[in-house]
Amino acid sequence: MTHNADNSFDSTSDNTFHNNKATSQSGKNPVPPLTQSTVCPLDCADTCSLEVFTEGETVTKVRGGAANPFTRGKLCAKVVNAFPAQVHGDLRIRTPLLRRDSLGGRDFQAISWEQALDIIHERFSQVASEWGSEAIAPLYYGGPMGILAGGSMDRRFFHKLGASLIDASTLCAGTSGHAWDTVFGDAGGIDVAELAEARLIVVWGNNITTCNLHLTTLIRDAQKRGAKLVVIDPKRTRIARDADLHVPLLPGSDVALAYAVTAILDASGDLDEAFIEEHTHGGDQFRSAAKAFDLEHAAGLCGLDAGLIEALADMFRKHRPAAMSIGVAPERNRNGSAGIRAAFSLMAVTGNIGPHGAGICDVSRFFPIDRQRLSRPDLAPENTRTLNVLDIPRYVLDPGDETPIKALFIYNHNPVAVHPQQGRMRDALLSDEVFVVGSDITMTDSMTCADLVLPASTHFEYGDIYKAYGHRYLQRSRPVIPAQGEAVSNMELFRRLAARFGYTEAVFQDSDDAMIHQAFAATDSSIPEKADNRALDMTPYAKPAMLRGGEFTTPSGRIELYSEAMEAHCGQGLPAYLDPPEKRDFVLVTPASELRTNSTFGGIEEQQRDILCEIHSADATAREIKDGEVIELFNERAAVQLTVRISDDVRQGTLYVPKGAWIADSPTGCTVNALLPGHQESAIGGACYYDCAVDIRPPPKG
Ligand SMILES: Nc1nc2c(c(=O)[nH]1)N[C@H]1C(S)=C(S)[C@@H](COP(=O)(O)OP(=O)(O)OC[C@H]3O[C@@H](n4cnc5c(=O)[nH]c(N)nc54)[C@H](O)[C@@H]3O)O[C@H]1N2
Ligand SMILES: Nc1nc2c(c(=O)[nH]1)N[C@H]1C(S)=C(S)[C@@H](COP(=O)(O)OP(=O)(O)OC[C@H]3O[C@@H](n4cnc5c(=O)[nH]c(N)nc54)[C@H](O)[C@@H]3O)O[C@H]1N2
Ligand code: SF4
Ligand SMILES: [Mo]
Repeated sequence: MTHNADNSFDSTSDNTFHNNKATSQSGKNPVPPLTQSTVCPLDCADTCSLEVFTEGETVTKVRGGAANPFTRGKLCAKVVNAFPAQVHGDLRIRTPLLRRDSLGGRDFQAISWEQALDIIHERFSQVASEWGSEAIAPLYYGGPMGILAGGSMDRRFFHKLGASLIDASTLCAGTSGHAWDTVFGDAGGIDVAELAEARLIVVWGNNITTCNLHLTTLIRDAQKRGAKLVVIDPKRTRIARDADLHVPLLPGSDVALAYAVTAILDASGDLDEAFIEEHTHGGDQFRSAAKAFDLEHAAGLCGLDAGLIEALADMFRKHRPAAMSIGVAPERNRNGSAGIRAAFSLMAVTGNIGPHGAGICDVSRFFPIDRQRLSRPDLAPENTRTLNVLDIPRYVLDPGDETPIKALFIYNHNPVAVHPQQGRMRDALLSDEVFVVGSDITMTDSMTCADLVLPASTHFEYGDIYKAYGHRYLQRSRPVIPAQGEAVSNMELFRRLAARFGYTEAVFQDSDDAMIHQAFAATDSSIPEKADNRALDMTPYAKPAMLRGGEFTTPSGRIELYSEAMEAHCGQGLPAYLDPPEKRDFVLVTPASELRTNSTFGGIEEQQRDILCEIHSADATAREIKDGEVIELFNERAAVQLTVRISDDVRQGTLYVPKGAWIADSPTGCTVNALLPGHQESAIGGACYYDCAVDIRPPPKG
């Protein structure tokens, strides 16, 4: 690890940190250790309550907090080491930094906040006057999950500025969300806790033990009480090992599988005719489309033994109610929307929606957050354009006749590490044509590409309020240590910028506390107090679930197995199966790592142990590859070298590398994201991370 070797900002960061430590360690000013409670801000379904041990300004330890009955004092292993390292490590950004010289260099000089704000004001104003304000764009995604830090004052600022709007949902969950809206409208699903009442639990493309840790116990307890568990996943994950049935389909073939099961159940008279009649739209069309996926054909498309598909149908036939936890993995290919719609539709045609213990997990209806009030879209000029975040490199590198992007502001995001087509993103950020501002906690791959870097606070340094996407509890957090160095929260950053840009509206002076209240004022303004330092069960505020009082807001007012809107939008009134657009020997899948959250905790040495490529033993033997050897994965976009781990948990013909490595930790000068294709799925233009065809070869000698 040589991250700090040539970092000119290091002296500043080290001084501040060691001074603090010296004070507490020398005993001159002994500061008693303190335990305080807060919330994990990472992009993770579980949103755990944390207990944080601090000495003076230093976070010394974190452990699970008791506040939340769902997370029950347990947390994942990765944060225990990584949080203290993230807050106090060498890569922490502590002052504004201006790039001094050449492209991609790490040579930055510390500047004052005042200088930084002046530079941004000057450069953004220049761009706006020459190209129009839409030539400026924010570049954000899911860094902190706090409701304020995730999107409040920042959005107000960019709206007022008239910057291009971005749709970043294409990076994650947007395709699934769109599929949900298509089939169910905004009717809500079931709370995850209800999996405990199901007789059949279907885990579909969701790595429970890595990504939804606290569901594991709940599922295992249900199994002990006799529930059956089915896991539909190309990889034998840990939860798949415990399953009654594991269906290791080819990535991207979910739509064929769901249709095939529908066809089998239809043929044996086991669909829920009354439910289809009463609650669905397009039942006949869906069923006749399913007939095209006869067993042999579907088995071929899914790369499965026909017997496994029959066994899956049998599970639906014999065990009710069935409940499903579906991950985002099935959306990450050209059939993303179709696969998810088909999986939802299978739950409908088998009547597994409505009864207790039946349904699809989704807790979004539990959190009545007033996003409009927080982000104030009304401040934006009318008809401001919206760009798919995946297209940003194109707007920089080859905009054609459209308004180019000439200034970018990266925050809550590490685009270089997480976007497909990494090479294009890097070229765009390093282009002389664009002025790049970045704000982050840590000197990431993306920050090293920025012209101006701003120091962001960690969640230990500011207060926020957290919903979850894996349970129904809300919790407010308070800062547990002061801001490190000159770091500021996103809220404070954009308040300062708004002031520098001369925005005088009262909304730009709102305090964090005021915004937290605004988020819930329309429902119950006492919610933030009730959730202060404890987890508030949001059941009393939840909208009713579908078929439990919740209406289907689809055009037909029913569950849409056929969608006229999708037919008009992309010719997929029914979910359609498309073949992979590229073919090579292997499909590369790059799912969640147990050591990082996306690319957060990249750059911390202990969190990089899993940057390996898993291959099936038959594939390894055929190519005379041994465990521990280095191989090169390549396609027309890039070549990446990785150490091999032979594992029969992955299917033949697939390779697995966990996501979130940094270029800084990669000997080949790029990560697997450089191999990922740029095509987008058809419903919303979502990223097709797992449609990645690669070949392998020995690394070049020398
Ligand atoms: N430790 C840790 N936890 C995380 C994250 C992290 O980076 N690290 N990331 C967080 C984020 S942002 C998200 S969105 C979630 C993601 O968590 P999940 O929704 O669980 O998604 P993935 O990790 O992408 O993949 C889950 C499983 O889907 C399988 N899979 C791949 N392709 C397909 C397919 O086409 N069909 C089917 N049926 N299965 C497929 C993979 O083999 C994998 O086991 O996790 C969150 N939690
Ligand atoms: N190969 C591959 N790539 C993928 C995926 C995949 O499955 N395979 N999955 C994707 C998924 S699921 C997702 S969600 C995206 C995630 O993509 P990102 O949301 O970009 O996730 P991170 O890489 O964790 O980067 C978040 C950054 O925000 C910073 N940050 C945290 N808090 C703050 C704050 O308060 N202020 C500021 N200014 N910065 C902050 C963190 O330090 C971190 O650098 O990646 C996608 N990329
Ligand atoms: S990453 Fe997830 S499991 Fe780990 S502490 Fe945070 S919320 Fe909990
Ligand atoms: Mo995600």
